[in-house]
Amino acid sequence: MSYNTAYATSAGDSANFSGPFAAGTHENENEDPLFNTFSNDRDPQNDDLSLKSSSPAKDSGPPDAAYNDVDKTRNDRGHTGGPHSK
Ligand SMILES: [Ca+2]
Ligand SMILES: [Ca+2]
Repeated sequence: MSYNTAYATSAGDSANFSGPFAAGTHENENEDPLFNTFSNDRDPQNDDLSLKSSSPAKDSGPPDAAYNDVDKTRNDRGHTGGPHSK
């Protein structure tokens, strides 16, 4: 498990990345991904989970060009990154 971001999970920021896959190893990080709009109100309809331009998840996924985003930049972490993202 690598190139993941955890932030403010119900188990705590670092609880889901432990042992050999702890934050700081395997490119796993605990940091705010800086979504454009997110409210923790159990309503996904009022959220926009695309990444702000200043997001640390931008261009920080696997560096192999095979995983590049559709805009040909390095893979963004999360659902908006990768060659098959929309
Ligand atoms: Ca919400
Ligand atoms: Ca990118």
